[in-house]
Amino acid sequence: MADLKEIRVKIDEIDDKLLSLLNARMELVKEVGRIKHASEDKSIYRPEREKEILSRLSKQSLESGGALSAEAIEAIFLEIFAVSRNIEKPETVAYLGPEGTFTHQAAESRFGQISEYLPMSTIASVFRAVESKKAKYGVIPIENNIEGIVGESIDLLGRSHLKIVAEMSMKISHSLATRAAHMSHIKKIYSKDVAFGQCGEFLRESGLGNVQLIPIASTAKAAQLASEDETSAAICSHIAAKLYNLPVMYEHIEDNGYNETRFVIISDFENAPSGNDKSSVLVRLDNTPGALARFLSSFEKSGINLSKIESRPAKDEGFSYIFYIDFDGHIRDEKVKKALSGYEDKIKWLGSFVKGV
Ligand code: PRE
Repeated sequence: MADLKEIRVKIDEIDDKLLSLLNARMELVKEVGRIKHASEDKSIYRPEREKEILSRLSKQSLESGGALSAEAIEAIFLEIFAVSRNIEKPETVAYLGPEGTFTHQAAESRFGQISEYLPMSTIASVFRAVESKKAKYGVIPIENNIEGIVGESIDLLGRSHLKIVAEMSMKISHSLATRAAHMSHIKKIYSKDVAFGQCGEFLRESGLGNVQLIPIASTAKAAQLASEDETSAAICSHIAAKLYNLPVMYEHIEDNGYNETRFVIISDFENAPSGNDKSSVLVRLDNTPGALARFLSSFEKSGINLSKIESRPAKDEGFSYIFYIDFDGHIRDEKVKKALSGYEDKIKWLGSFVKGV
């Protein structure tokens, strides 16, 4: 059997090759950047192209029996894309802060370590940062599988000219992070109120049922407080723990394994159709019997799958409603145009984007 030293020599050789391949890739990316700057559509972020690369590589790895899973390929290549985009043009990303929130984690998972991040205190200020061009992209939560739709995000999309350019889902997972060497040294735990509720079973089963629980405004603040005292811990995201150099003792401590949030990325450009798109619209229908049924049946007739429909109060005239609708297809697809024909003046298009990138 080869000894450790020999294996490491081989790993070094492979790393050298990887580095020179990555540098060669970045030279091509610079060229792509130059072409984009000279063209009319200057948008750097092309989610449909990234999705195409990820799908191709995952399929290739699976077929060749490679050790890398689709998730591992995604983690590595999303970081490569983020570096590429920064070489084409450094990106500033506004997100619903503060630092260390799950929205921050979602933003970093898409835009990598080297983008510039602007934590904003409200969803409205994320929109303002992108509208005023302080940031190219904004990352906001839109829906949680337990809490439902984030009404503020939908309402602001309805009023803004910004478009949804990508979506992503992230499992909301809590960690127990502490500087204590043993669980028995933990005397208090900081976190957000809701997080204590979501991790109740873990706390009871790991003997922390009687420890003092201190509710704090954000899990990032909880991580900061826990980092200052060895007898305390925080229930927080792993990004918050990383931010305050707080060691993670246990990961995935939430009781319900299905706490997932869907985030959207907003920006000032429109995606071209990719063949695998989804669109979001707001529609205000006449207050007459059957108006919604007629609208929905035109999707059925065009063979378009609806993935979501939610009503939102219109907020301007008594109790009238606006519907938020997600469906398969791009706004420029003929099929979609046909389904929406006659409704053009009742619709606000919020964006078309590659499904689940
Ligand atoms: C690249 C980078 C950013 C885009 O989001 C998509 C792909 C890549 O690294 O492959 C290159 C690129 O800019 C492009 O193909 O348009």
